[in-house]
Amino acid sequence: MITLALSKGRIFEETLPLLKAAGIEVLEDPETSRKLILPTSKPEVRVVLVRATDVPTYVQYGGADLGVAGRDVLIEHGGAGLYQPLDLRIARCRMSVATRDDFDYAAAVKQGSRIRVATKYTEIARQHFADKGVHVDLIKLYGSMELAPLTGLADAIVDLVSTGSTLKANRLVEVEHIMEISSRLVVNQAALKLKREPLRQLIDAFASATPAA
Ligand code: PRT
Ligand code: MG
Repeated sequence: MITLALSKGRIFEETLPLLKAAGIEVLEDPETSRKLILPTSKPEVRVVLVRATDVPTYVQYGGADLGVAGRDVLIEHGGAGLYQPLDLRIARCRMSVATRDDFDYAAAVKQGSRIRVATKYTEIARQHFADKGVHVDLIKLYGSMELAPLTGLADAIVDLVSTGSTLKANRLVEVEHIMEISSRLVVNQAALKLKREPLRQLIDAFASATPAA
């Protein structure tokens, strides 16, 4: 049996065409079914539904043989025990620094002031500001980052941006681009040895279905 870990929502939706190209159809819709283990048209392949941030953990400890996770999630996880053979180029967005439109970020950086930054992505934020030599106090949040600058909790946030409409609706502006984000295929290193042939076939099928850079 091959177990693939996916999260509901954009990653599940955008992985479906890749599975289809590999000749695999998921037989139930996670939006209507309450099942967490979904059968596929290939009896030897099943999909397990987990939180996006739990995908690397499931694959690392062998709860799943492989999975699909955002670059953001993988950096925060650290990537231990994971083989990352493929950038699938799905669920694309960017990681950015954003502030209120009346906060002068450039001046704060230039003056060397300590900046309060709220984020769910503390590892990415820590590395980014350390590389720039900017002093920050990081405040860990688990959601609704956009609220932090509006309530005075923080001067800035580090968050994912795709269309920019969430920032705009909250009168926030992107002041720095940190990195491009897309989702990758991650594989358990032990499974790659024990189930070499079926996993190789699946990885190759995903690779052929992934658009070139
Ligand atoms: O939602 P939940 O708390 O269950 O988990 P999650 O947010 O980790 O999962 P999910 O499914 O929302 O995101 C999974 C992955 O999709 C992330 O790890 C990213 O790699 C990728 N991705 C791509 C995004 C976005 N685009 C995105 N726009 N993840 C989140 N967003 C959010 C962003 O945080 C912000 O709140 O959408 C909002 C901004 O969108 P725009 O279009 O208004 O700019
Ligand atoms: Mg989300």
